[in-house]
Amino acid sequence: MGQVKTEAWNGPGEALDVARVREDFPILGESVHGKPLVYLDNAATAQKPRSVIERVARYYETENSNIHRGVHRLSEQATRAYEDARGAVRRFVNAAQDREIVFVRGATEAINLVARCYGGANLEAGDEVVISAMEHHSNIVPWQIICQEKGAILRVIPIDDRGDVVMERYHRLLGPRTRIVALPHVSNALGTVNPVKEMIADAHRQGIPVLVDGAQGAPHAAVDVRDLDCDFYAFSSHKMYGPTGVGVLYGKAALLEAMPPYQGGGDMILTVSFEATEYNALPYKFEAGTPNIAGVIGMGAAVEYLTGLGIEAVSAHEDRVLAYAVERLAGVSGLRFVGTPARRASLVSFVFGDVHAHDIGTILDQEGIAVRTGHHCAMPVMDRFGVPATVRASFACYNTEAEVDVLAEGLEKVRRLFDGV
Ligand code: C6P
Repeated sequence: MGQVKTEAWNGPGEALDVARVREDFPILGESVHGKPLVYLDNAATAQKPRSVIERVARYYETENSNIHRGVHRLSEQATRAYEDARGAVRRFVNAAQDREIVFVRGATEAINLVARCYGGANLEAGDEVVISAMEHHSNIVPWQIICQEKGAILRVIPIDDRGDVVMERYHRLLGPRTRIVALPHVSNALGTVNPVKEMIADAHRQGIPVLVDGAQGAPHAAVDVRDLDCDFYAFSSHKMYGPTGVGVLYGKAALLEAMPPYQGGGDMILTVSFEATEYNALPYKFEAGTPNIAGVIGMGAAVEYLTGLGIEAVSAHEDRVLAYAVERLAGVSGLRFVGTPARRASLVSFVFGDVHAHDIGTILDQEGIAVRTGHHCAMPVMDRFGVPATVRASFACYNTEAEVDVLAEGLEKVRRLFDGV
């Protein structure tokens, strides 16, 4: 695990004017315990630019109304804004059609939807679902539940000591009983960027569909679902500068068409009688009930914001801050990275001597630094590396090398307070 050299995900890109970007985020002017906020918990949730905050406020102040229901002006306006956001998201991930973009509560719900509706319809006793050893719990538990229900088997691709999937084992796991593969684009606990395009092609050669958990992918690099050729791609708005409580399931139209609905209720129907119900067309078949209208509109504004910055410029900037962090933190004696993958995005995970991660997080908080500590909803990853918890610093478009220095200095304070580091 001594090796820290890691390849940039995206390579060089146009420079981002970070000082200007920071001005877009009101919260970055806040102080914590009298110190300037250093927000390095972006993988948990990213901060919101003023344009998103104002767009949500404008909806409530001037457009608030239910969608797809009224003929009145406000309803038409809200419906247009909601559907415009769908178009913005479609362009953002380069999906072929708006109806392939289903709004859900977040990545978690997107994966649950596929496990329930695709898994429920296609899994039988003895069938197999393939996931990896680096999953977030959101891409484990829904599959466990449906596998238990159907008598299917969950197969797990192992990861090596660096935190990369063992490709040869992946190939051996794919077989005639594999019904679906579900993989993270980027690991939230290790930062590993998986070779998803190659892994999708491998699965497709055997006719197996692939879901990509893009919760940590979409915020950090240009995603092209048609180029990846993934069957499903799940992501959350709040990790990409949008509101909480909203996210996206991209699915190929033919697969979504063939799946039964997820929930029943308003808007997902064409006609209802006590004898039978005719379901609505895509994507509405999967959007039962009044959705998070303000959230979706806010997500549309977040996508526009990211597009305005240029996702390539954002990626390249984050790669630079990440490379600096890897180098700077490698020089902090007693610090050990958990996960040194071949390709890494946007975060570092580490332990520091034998100080518990929560103690480190508490001391860093006193310095105004927000990091995440714990198992990061990826307990099997902690087991794999034999640690109870790690400290995770995760980066976004507004983070700077100077903030990495503040983190490194905070760790020196931890060393002073705890003997033996
Ligand atoms: N990870 C983190 O701190 P939701 O909660 O539905 O927006 O996203 C779930 C999810 C799914 N997959 C991956 C890879 C994720 O990282 C997450 C969320 C956060 O790492 C909160 S636990």
